[in-house]
Amino acid sequence: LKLETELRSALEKNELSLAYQPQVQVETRAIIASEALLRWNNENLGPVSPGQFIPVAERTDLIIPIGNWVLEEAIKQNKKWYDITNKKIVVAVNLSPIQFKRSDLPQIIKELLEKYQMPAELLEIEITEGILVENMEGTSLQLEKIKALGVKVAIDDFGTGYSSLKYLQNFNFDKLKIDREFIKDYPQHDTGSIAKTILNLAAQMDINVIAEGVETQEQFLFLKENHCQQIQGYYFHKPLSAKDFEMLLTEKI
Ligand code: G
Ligand code: G
Ligand code: MN
Ligand code: NA
Repeated sequence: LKLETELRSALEKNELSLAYQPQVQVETRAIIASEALLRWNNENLGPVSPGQFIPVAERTDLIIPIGNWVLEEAIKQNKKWYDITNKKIVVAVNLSPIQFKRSDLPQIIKELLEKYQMPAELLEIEITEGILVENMEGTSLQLEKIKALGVKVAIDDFGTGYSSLKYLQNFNFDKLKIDREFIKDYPQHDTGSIAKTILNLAAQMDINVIAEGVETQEQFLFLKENHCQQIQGYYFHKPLSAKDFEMLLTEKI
């Protein structure tokens, strides 16, 4: 209850921020994107993790104003980086299923892209498998509207849901994110067989794959050998403040 009360005023008190975790191209090791990760630092509670407050936000519909703030902040920030670097770095934004289902979402995204003059191709949304099972038809229409803007769509936490693989055929996704679950125990307690299976499946369907939670060189080399295109993980970079991410993008060595 305390959490809910504090969360209600988090936006006006400017307590929310975004961290940006770099996504790296395996072949070149170049940064090609970032995932925007929401952070909340409350004056009374201290830092609260999204794992704790997102479920509260979803239960109370606070997820809508918070989600809209995340979209606006990420779009504004990424446009700034595009202007500074002149490089096409994508920003990926996590969408709650509640946010995704709202009929005004495509219009909201469209208006934000126009407001900041951010190229649509530099925005990617991350949705989870759960969205795809609940309401195939509604989801399909919503995805078409968002893709029609030119925005990219990635499936987050791939392999951890319980949905049918049929949706991979029905929807035209730009990217699959292999969940950290299938990376973290390699090679000590995991032969990597699920990660390999996902990579083969995606290759057959011509979908790009990013592996999350890559922490070691062994994991990196394993994924490279199995033709994983992109990596996100502590092995390369932890989530960074906007300032630190900008320094990384602009540093000249
Ligand atoms: O950054 P961290 O590992 O603490 O994130 C934990 C979880 O919170 C992840 O599953 C991530 O998808 C989710 N998350 C982070 N930022 C956002 C956000 O802006 N919106 C939503 N809906 N989820 C987020
Ligand atoms: O569910 P989602 O993919 O949105 O969550 C991303 C979360 O994973 C972020 O909170 C981020 O902090 C975390 N993460 C990213 N890379 C690593 C990693 O290499 N190791 C660990 N333990 N967590 C990671
Ligand atoms: Mn994510
Ligand atoms: Na994930």
